[in-house]
Amino acid sequence: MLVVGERLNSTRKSVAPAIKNRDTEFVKKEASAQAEAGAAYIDCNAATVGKDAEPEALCWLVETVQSVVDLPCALDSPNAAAIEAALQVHRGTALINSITAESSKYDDLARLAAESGSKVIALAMGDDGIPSTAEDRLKVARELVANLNRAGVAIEDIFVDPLVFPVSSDPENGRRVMQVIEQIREEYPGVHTIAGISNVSHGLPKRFLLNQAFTVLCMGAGLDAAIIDPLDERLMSLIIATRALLGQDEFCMDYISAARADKLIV
Ligand code: THG
Repeated sequence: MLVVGERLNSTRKSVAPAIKNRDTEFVKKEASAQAEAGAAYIDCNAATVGKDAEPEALCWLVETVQSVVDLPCALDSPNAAAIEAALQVHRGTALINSITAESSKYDDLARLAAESGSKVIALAMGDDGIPSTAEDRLKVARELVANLNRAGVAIEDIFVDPLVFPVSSDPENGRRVMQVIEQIREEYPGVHTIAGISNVSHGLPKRFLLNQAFTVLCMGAGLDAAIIDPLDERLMSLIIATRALLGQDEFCMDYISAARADKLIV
């Protein structure tokens, strides 16, 4: 299970001013903590500074993160200009977060992904917005996988995101995501799936509990990457336990090592 650390997102109350004021120490601390907790990518989102200021802000964020951690970033922006600028300063193979089937933006982002050799998150939405059924999201996902692959992005570099919405606003918002994950895994064994888990608990109390339960359910459906808060130790412990139970941890070696290192929280 590949963990994308979500904490450096400008929509978070503490992060927006840190980006605006170019608070290098804040960003370094958040990046290091997420890396130490097991993140494989650090998500970087500077979108709240506004479209014109975003390219420079995202570059600063990526450079500050990579000055302290030896990890690639997930470049979290719908703005092709910001992604293009950030790719220039990013070291290693970036994860572009994200591309959609919206015709106004698809071509620029697909070209950037193919030219830079980046990995890319494909959101299951297009010109008609976000489809309300799993079947319609799958249609968009299939179209994106085919087009990205034709544009030169390898199948293994594509992460389909079924789009997670709060279960508080529609009781089907959890199951719909699991259905898309299961179907993508069946149809495209090489394509990865990824989800912004924390969206599911928005507006509800004890969000960590819902995020934990949803992560386990999605892993059972076949999810192999997640945008989460890696500083939630119980969630990270559950991921290690779930990998063992799903047969993804031979002889439970990782589980046992984590227990010995006293990293498993019950
Ligand atoms: N898919 C993809 N990328 C994504 C998402 C997704 N990026 C953004 C988001 N969704 C994932 N990241 C977060 C980051 C923070 C929160 C949720 C998801 C979060 N924030 C608190 C809130 O909104 O209440 C704010 C807390 C604070 O202010 O500190 O929960 O789905 N590809």
